Amino acid sequence: MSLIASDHFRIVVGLGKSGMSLVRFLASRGIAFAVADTRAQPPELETLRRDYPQVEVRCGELDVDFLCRADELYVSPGLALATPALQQAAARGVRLSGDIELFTRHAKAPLVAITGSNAKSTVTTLVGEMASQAGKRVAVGGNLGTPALDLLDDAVELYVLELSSFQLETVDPLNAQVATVLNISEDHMDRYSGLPAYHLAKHRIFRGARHVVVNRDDALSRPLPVEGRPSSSFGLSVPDFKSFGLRERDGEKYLAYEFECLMPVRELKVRGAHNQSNALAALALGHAAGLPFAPMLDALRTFTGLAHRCQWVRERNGVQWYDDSKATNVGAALAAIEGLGAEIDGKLVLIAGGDGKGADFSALRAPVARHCRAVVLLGRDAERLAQALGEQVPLVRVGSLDEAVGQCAERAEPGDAVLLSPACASLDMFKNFEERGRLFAQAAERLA
Ligand code: UMA
Ligand code: ADP
Repeated sequence: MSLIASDHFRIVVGLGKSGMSLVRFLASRGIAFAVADTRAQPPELETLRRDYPQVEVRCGELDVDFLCRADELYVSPGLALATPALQQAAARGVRLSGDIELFTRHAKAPLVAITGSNAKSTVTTLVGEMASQAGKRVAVGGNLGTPALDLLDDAVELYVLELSSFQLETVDPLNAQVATVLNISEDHMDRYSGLPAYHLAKHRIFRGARHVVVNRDDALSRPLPVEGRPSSSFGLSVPDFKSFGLRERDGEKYLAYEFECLMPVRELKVRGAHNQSNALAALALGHAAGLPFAPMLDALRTFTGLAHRCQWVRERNGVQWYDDSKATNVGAALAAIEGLGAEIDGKLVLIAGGDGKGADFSALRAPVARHCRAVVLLGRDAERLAQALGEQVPLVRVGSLDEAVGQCAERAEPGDAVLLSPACASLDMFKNFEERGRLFAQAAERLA
C-alpha cells in the first residue's frame, strides 16, 4: 500500500463509514490505495491509523495532483461529485467511482435495490425480514446500517440494499435483479440543481435491472423505458395483473395480489396509509425476487416499524405522543401529518423545523391547516417554515426541544396527538435524527 503511481492505484475520498469499508475491502484484496478527506479530523481517522498504519492519509483541502496519482477515486456519497478538485481530476482522466459500483463488481448473489425519497429504510428492512423468514441467507444494508462492501460474502443468497441518490451517482450499471424507486419528492435541494437532477440520479438504479417495481401512485417512480422488461407495480388502488394493491372483501380491507386477497390490513402493526403502501412495496419486491407469500406475510404481521418513524412514545392525559424524527423532508412529514391526522379523533400538535436543505415548504400549508391545532417551530429554518405555513393555525417559536415539548403539553387536548415530524434535517441542532428523536422522547417521558 505504498504511494507509487501505477495503473492500479486507488484513492478513497472521504473517511467515514463507507470510506472505512472501502479501506477494509481494498486492503483485504492487496490493492494499492491511499485516503483523502477534506476534514481535518475525519470520523474514522483513529481506526485507520490503528488498523492500517501504513496507508497514506491526506486530510484538509483536496490536492488535485495527489488525486491524479490514482486511476480511480472512490468518492464518499457525502461528497458532491461537483467538488472542483474531483472534477479537475476527472478532467485529467481519473475515473470517479464509489463503494456501490465496487460492490456490484464483486457480489455473486442477486440484488434487490431500493431507493426513493422516503420509506427506503422501512421497505429495505421489511424485504430483509421477508427473505429471512423464507429461509434465505440474506444481507441487508447500504445507506442503512452496514455499508454495502462489508456485506460481501460468498455464502449470501440475496442482497437487499437501500441506496441513496448520492450513492447511485457513481453506479453504472447496477445490474440489480429487482430495482425500485419507491417515490420521489423534493429532498437534498442543497446538493442538486433541482428536482430533475435529483430524479435522474435516483433513476440510475434501473440501469441493467432485470425486473422493475413501480409505484402506481407516483408517476415519477416509473422508469422511462419500462416496456420490454419484466415489471410489476404496487399502489393503494385495486390491483390488476402483475400488481399489488388494496381490495375490499366483506367490508374488510386486504393487501392483495392481482385478484387474490392476501392478508387483512388490520393485521399490520404499523399505522397509516403510507405504511400500507410500504407493505405492498415490500411484497412486490419480495415476489419479484422469488420469495413465497406465506413467509412474506408472516414478516409483515410481526413488523412493528423502525425507531423514529412515526414511533409511539407515550400517552399522557389522553394525548398520544409520536416520534417521527426521521421525517427529514417535506414528503415524509406530509405522510405522517396526513396518515396520523386522519386516524385520530382530535388534532395534531406538530413540532417542525431544523435544516430544510433548501426545500420548498409550501406543500405543508393545506394539510397543516386541516389537521393541526398548533405548530411549534424550532431550528435554523423555523422562519421559512412559518412563512410557508401562514397564519391558519397558531405558530409557536421555541429555542429548544425541551421548550417545544413543554409547549405541546400545554396546548394538546385529550384525543390529540403530539407529533415530532420536522420536515427538516437535524444537523443544525443535533448530532443526527436519532439524537433528536431520543431527546424528544426523553423530554416527553419526563412530563409528569
Ligand atoms: N465530508 C466532508 N469531507 C469529506 C467527506 C465527507 O466534509 O471528504 C462530510 C460531508 O458533509 C458529508 C459528511 O461528511 O455529508 C458525511 O460523509 P462521510 O463520508 O463521513 O459519510 P459516511 O459515514 O461514509 O456515510 C455515508 C452515508 N452518508 C451520506 O451519504 C451523507 C450514510 O448515509 C451511509 O449510511 C454510509 O455512507 C454507509 O453507506 C446516511 C445519510 O444521511 C445515513 N444518507 C443520506 C440520507 O439518507 O438522506 C443520503
Ligand atoms: P428513508 O430511509 O427513505 O428515509 P424511512 O423508512 O426511514 O425512509 O422513513 C423516513 C420517513 O418517511 C419517516 O418519517 C416515515 O414516517 C416517512 N415515510 C414512511 N413511509 C412513507 C411513504 N410511503 N411515503 C412518504 N413518507 C413515508
